[in-house]
Amino acid sequence: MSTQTLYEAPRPEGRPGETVITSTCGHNCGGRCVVNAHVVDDKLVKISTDPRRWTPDVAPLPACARGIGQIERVYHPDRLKYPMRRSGPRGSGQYERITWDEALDEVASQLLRVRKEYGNASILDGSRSGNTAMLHSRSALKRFLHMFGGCSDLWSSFSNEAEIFSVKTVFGKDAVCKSSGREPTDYVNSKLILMWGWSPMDGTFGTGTPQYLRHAKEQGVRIVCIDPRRHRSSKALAEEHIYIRPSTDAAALIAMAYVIVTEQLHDQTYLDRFVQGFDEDTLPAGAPRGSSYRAYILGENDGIPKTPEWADEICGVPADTIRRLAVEFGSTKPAAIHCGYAPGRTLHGEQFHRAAYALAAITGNIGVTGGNSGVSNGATGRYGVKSLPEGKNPINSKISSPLLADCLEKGSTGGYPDIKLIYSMAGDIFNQAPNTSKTVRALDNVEFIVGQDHFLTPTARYADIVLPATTFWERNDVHVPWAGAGHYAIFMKQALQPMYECRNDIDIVADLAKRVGIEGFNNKSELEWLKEFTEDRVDDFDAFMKEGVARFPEPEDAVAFAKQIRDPRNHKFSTPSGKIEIYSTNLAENPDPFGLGAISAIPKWVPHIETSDDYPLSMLSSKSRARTHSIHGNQEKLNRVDPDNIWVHPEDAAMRGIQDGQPVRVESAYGSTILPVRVTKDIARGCVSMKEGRWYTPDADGVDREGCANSVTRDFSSACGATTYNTAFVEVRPVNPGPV
Ligand SMILES: Nc1nc2c(c(=O)[nH]1)N[C@H]1C(S)=C(S)[C@@H](COP(=O)(O)OP(=O)(O)OC[C@H]3O[C@@H](n4cnc5c(=O)[nH]c(N)nc54)[C@H](O)[C@@H]3O)O[C@H]1N2
Ligand SMILES: Nc1nc2c(c(=O)[nH]1)N[C@H]1C(S)=C(S)[C@@H](COP(=O)(O)OP(=O)(O)OC[C@H]3O[C@@H](n4cnc5c(=O)[nH]c(N)nc54)[C@H](O)[C@@H]3O)O[C@H]1N2
Ligand SMILES: [Mo]
Repeated sequence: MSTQTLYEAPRPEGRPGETVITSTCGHNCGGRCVVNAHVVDDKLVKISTDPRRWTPDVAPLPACARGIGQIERVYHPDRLKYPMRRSGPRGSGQYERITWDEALDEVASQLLRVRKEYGNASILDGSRSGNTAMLHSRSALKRFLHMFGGCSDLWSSFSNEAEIFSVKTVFGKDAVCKSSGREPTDYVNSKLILMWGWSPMDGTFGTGTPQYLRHAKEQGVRIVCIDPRRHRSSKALAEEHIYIRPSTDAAALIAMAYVIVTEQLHDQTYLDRFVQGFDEDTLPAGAPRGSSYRAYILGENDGIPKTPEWADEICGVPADTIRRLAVEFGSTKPAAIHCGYAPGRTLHGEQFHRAAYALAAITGNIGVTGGNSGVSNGATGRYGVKSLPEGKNPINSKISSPLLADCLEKGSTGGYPDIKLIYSMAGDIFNQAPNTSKTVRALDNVEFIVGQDHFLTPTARYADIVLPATTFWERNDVHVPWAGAGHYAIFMKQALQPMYECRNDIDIVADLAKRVGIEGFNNKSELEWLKEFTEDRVDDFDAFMKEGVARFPEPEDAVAFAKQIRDPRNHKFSTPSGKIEIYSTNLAENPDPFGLGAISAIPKWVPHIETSDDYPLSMLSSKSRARTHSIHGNQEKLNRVDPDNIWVHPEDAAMRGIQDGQPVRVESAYGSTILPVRVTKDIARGCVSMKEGRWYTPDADGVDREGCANSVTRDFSSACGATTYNTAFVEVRPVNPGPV
């Protein structure tokens, strides 16, 4: 094991005349792979990746189809090439070319006007996760808006807010998702792995994660998947697949805890030492009698023991299966539960994650080799690599992200700020937030929209001024992974000169800063910033730039919270009690921390499944291998890698007269969309599944024609601010060929 930073150059030789330059996709995809540009005369002629072979000791960083597909993206004919002003109705896509000076003067004067007329809270930061690298990211816009006097924020993550909240609640305020899981090198030390709503072979979750899982399987680790879909990871890795209805997982986990406790399979010594609130005698002083998790699962107060039969009714998982899985999980040591984020993107998503961590705690699997907390990220975090400082928002105007559409529709009459200006940069919020058609209908209330992107996306298409940004190939940056074999950074070396009239996001915003009278927005060069961001880890910046990958020393422990378990006297959890909090001290004191609804002090099942005769099917949306969210959605070639369709069980299809491959209309109480159907037993009965990120393409009647998942999802927030995409109820009907 090396104790110093090593530099690697993972690229093949180029052909004569080719320069080969290492970079990585800047997008928010969960992987961080090597993508090499082969360049001839400022033209990208080929993309290659890390040529090394995987062994348990060498972790190469191979790219997927999206990385290789970057060549189709960068030379796509629809790239935004110069600034434009809207010349037709919003959404029509009609624009005229203008100069940079004209465009920036207009944006600056609108920012000043709106600030003066309505105040800073009327300006919405519409930046998101299009590029998450250390320098060229949404941070540039945030820094600018903060220096401009502030803005309204969509504060919660679209993605894993339920996990973020649960990690802090259960493991403490210092715990962060990125370092609360374990290194993939530890997978092989488990005897049993439960992959719960987690498919890293579809939704990349750490470069190399599938290779380590495969290795674990080959070494005899038993893998079970719990998911409404039989996905690629399940087919490749799992010995057993358990189908479950979306948005009901907390019930299954609670019933597993019931079985483990009634069968005496729990680890009482571990619970006594490390856990608050499993038993009555570890409740904090002042907690009401009967408020422990044990009392809840046994039904001591509500008279409802949380038996497998009870959960079966809710989740559609046979009681015998729940019982068998619980006994297996409780009696196999060490065993690891790995959660994806999707089951937390539900109406009470925080209860899912907390129930999973509780199960890991009850069985003594947190902080031990081969066990896991329930979090699927790595154990190392960002390894001390810093990013562009955003400063503080001087005003406090926060909107839970899934409520974007409601905020735009209702404004102050709904208790929200009245948004008058949206600055969209490196985000596709109209497409990626729930209830897209409601968002788009509400835009009349917004006086000015900026769209800074590479394409006329479903969001940029509504902008009044469009600004063309460079891609990551056209600038220098640094990036780190958020999961997987985690201890490295990649230098994203500039491969191409800026194309057309495109400019770097930070330079665009710096010019706006000058125009509105902000001083000191950016006083460093690209390389000065990058050197500063990496100085704590990279001891030879020139070697890092030249070679491309910096490997940092392995973490002391491959599993998060190992110190707290090994040496509890000197290492406490950062919760109020210093323990793992199944019973949350903070929630007991303040059950509604965000004003979005109460959250119980212990994980509970909160009934919310409301299938009706009109919308009887539970829908989920998952990641596409052909896209990073909506990115790549316009690439015809890449899209063939993972075609878009809605999965329907054969019995549900037969009842509706639906044939495999035909177009169907998906309807919910919030909107509808049309896309082809895939009739398959790989989806649970009563459930359907489509992939998020298709570009919203409404026809004259407002019906989306391309399968955008958010044309049917509901703009509703969980009590912790999480999105609820996977609590969705729809009906699916055949569409006759021909006009509809
Ligand atoms: N190819 C690709 N990879 C990506 C991304 C991408 O856009 N494209 N995005 C990255 C990002 S930002 C993120 S946040 C991660 C996302 O990571 P996840 O949220 O973990 O990924 P999803 O694909 O949404 O869902 C994972 C699995 O959960 C299942 N699922 C959905 N709802 C439920 C439920 O209620 N219960 C259970 N048990 N299972 C459920 C789905 O069927 C799917 O198989 O992926 C990252 N990786
Ligand atoms: N129904 C449903 N909706 C979902 C999800 C789901 O599971 N189901 N998942 C959610 C998740 S996990 C996430 S993380 C969010 C993601 O939500 P977003 O971050 O809004 O989505 P992206 O599609 O990644 O949008 C990024 C945009 O940035 C642009 N871009 C990329 N690089 C740059 C750059 O360098 N400069 C500029 N100016 N623009 C750039 C891209 O072209 C793209 O238009 O979506 C969420 N939406
Ligand atoms: Mo995400």
